[in-house]
Amino acid sequence: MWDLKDFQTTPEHIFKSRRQALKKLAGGSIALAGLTSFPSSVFGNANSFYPPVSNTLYKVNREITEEKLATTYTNFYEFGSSKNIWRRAAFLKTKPWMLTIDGLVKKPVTIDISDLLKKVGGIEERVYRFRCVEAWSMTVPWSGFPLKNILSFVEPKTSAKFLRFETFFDPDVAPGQKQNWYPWPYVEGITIDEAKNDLSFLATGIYGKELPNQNGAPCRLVLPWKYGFKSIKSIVKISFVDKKPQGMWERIAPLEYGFWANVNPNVPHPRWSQSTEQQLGVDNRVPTMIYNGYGSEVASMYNALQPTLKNSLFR
Ligand SMILES: Nc1nc2c(c(=O)[nH]1)N[C@H]1C(S)=C(S)[C@@H](COP(=O)(O)O)O[C@H]1N2
Ligand SMILES: [Mo]
Repeated sequence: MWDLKDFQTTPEHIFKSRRQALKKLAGGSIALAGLTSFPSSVFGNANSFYPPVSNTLYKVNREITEEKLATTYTNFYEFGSSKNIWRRAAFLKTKPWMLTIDGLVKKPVTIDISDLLKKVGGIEERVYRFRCVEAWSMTVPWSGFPLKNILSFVEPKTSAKFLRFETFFDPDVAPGQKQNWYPWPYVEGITIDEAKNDLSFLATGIYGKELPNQNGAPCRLVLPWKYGFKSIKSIVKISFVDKKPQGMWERIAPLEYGFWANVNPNVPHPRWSQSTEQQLGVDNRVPTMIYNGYGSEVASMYNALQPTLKNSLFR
């Protein structure tokens, strides 16, 4: 499944050597003023986990999307409905940032993200494909930790069947939240089996650095086999619940944004065909893969679903 002959070979060695060069830089204190792109840890944050070590199990035969594209073409409706909200998102204060994990767990907790990173044993880097239902896609190196590490930390009760995620609510900082036809805050949900899947990732960084606000700082979900709207940004709360949570988009348009939302080239969205995709910064469209190419890791979770559910993304 990783072997997609039609795509250009991975420039991963290039990416890696850049990473290594950055690591060396991070160790010294020589003049760095001329550089525009290097880990924030260079600035002397002793608690920083950056740059992260790459987990080579998760790599992709696709070119890494240019950092500038992935960090300036973003969907973050709290800051407006255009793709160009990155300057506005900069006003969000992400330090300190408390995350509450509650509901059907033995050890509920409210914890600062940096303390959480220590508890879950730091971060790693993974390259994933990422596919929006609008039919654009990117390939980016996320850093963070497997979502399942949270489960061992809070110990879900057997009655916990789903996870419900919630984004911050602060209309003074996020003008999109003044638009009251959206049922803010942004909410998303997954099953507990999906949360235990190896691919489910809580990202705190991208391109070897802490997430810029527009990509969901300080911590966001990344589910590479699902459409991008499931990968909720700037999370303040994770609740373990017994009923299927309803996402914000599902609440507004249930026929367009269903609970499962697994990438499927054969099921068109009412407004966008899903058969091909436009990679950011790449000229030619490419065919979209079932489960975004992650079927061998995730398909077994959906075998028991009714065929209609299994084949439909939007219910
Ligand atoms: N809180 C919040 N999370 C969100 C969104 C949003 O508007 N608000 N947009 C979603 C959509 S539609 C996509 S495609 C991805 C985009 O992630 P990116 O901007 O980092 O590429 O974030 C998802 N998470
Ligand atoms: Mo999206």
